[in-house]
Amino acid sequence: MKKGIKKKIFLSNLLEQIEINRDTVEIIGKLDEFHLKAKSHVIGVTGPPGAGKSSLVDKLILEIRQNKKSVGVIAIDPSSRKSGGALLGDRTRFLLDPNDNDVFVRSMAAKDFLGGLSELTFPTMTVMRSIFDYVIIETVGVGQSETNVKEVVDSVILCVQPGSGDTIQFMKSGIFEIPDIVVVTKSDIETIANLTYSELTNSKNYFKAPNDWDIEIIKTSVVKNLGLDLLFKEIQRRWLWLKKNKNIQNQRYDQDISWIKKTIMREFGTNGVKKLDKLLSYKNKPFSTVKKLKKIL
Ligand SMILES: Nc1nc2c(ncn2[C@@H]2O[C@H](COP(=O)(O)OP(=O)(O)OP(=O)(O)O)[C@@H](O)[C@H]2O)c(=O)[nH]1
Ligand SMILES: [Mg+2]
Repeated sequence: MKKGIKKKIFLSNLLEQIEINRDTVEIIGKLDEFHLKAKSHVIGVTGPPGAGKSSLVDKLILEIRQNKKSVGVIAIDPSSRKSGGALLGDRTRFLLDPNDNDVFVRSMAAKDFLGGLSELTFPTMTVMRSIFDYVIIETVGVGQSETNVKEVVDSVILCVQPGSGDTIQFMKSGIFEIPDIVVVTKSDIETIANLTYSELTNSKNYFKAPNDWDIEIIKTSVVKNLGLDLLFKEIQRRWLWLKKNKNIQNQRYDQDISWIKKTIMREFGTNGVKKLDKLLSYKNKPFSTVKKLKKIL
């Protein structure tokens, strides 16, 4: 058996173990170990249904591989949604070399946890984050999920489809507080893509990136291979920025806390979270922390 396949089977088995035995001491210990070994840049790709997210992720995977880096992908499909397009996991199998041990794709159905995310997203991301150079999480923007993806990724790419009229919708709903990079997809449809691009550029002061991060708007086309190298460069610029001034540590610390709270919320409701406010002292090891808290509550 090829080495790459072995590695993938190992990872698949591990993720399955996590799914089944996530509350056991052994798995919790392992998860906290993975958590300490974080190395990837975790990127969320979000946007309305059909905006071109999966197509963009495919191209990003190729871009990453051309740069000799490894990538793990989590594709989250809302469980309520009728399966319109093919799932990323299914499609990339045709596109990518199955013997390539540096690409790993996992699809999961979204449950009501974290609105639009699955309760396995955080643990799965944690494992992948310790293994690959990049982790990409694709989520469909249905209401809250754009906001929630921010709680598991370092950088959010928001996909906007040309001529979709989404720009105004986004402004109204406050989605512009979410992205770190904005992509106008399908820019081979030039006239309307340019229109959407200038609409977005003109409303740039609606974007609310924290600190001094400056949001770029990038036009891409997977059909004409446009803007993908630019997008990859922007992702690298973002990573340098994140590593500066401890931005990444602070962001990830907040994510851990919010994951702990949501896990407790899910099992113990608002009362649990209220009690938690007094009990929660967190430094690291989010998985053991939740286990301990569950015992006390
Ligand atoms: N012309 C053109 N079409 C594109 C481009 N990117 C994606 N599409 C098409 O847009 C449709 C949706 O693309 P997907 O990548 O599946 O979009 P998605 O956002 O992942 O969709 P969901 O996961 O179903 O929400 C498909 O028919 C694609 O072929 C592009 O750059 N140019
Ligand atoms: Mg998709």
